[in-house]
Amino acid sequence: MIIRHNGLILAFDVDWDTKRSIVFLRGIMDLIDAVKVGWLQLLNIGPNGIKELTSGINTYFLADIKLGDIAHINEYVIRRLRDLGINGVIMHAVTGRENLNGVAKLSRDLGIDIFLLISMSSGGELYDLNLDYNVKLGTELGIAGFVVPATKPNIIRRVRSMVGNNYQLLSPGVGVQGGKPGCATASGADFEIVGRSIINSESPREVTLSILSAIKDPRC
Ligand code: NUP
Repeated sequence: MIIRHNGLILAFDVDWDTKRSIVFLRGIMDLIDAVKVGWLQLLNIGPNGIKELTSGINTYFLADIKLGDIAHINEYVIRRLRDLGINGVIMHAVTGRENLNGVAKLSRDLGIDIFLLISMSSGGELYDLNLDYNVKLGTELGIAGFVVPATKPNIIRRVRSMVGNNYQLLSPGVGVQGGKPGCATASGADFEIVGRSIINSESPREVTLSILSAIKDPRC
């Protein structure tokens, strides 16, 4: 579970080295509840660099690799990510029950959270046609929560109405992709996930603060 102080997760999509990454993160760590890393780190600083990040910054690290393979590969990846200091992983729902069952159990044993991607902030029409099925699948698997798009608030509301308060809803698509800050959480998400609006800004701290005030006082 991600502990909610501010309701904001940073999508840390950068190809920076570890040192620069740590300096940047230290500048806004008090404002965000988790750091989402993924392919950019894997392909640039690699697993050792990720381990340096998770050791250097005391926060919840979410790996967004949208994992979606057969069971034994999924399980290997989860174990390895846990070794690197990762606390939660985003997985594709589309691979289905057989590929997710074992990994859901393993993740509970290892104390790593799985967040199931069940709708996408752009495209993802096959997901949206099967929303109820995938939400039910996630609740039956016993995962930590779901990824729901800030660009589709009706989907956030639908998923929240289906799962109650037992699952965390993380919502990307805020800012550059069109979602208005504050409106995903106002629709029922627990966290908004924001990347480029913060990272590419001249003053990341000020932008982050303005997103936090929108989350506290949404105008949607
Ligand atoms: O449906 C999704 N949309 C999406 O943008 C699922 C995601 N995991 N993401 C991720 O959220 C995407 O990979 C990126 O890391 C982040 C959005 O970044 P930005 O548009 O705020 O820069």
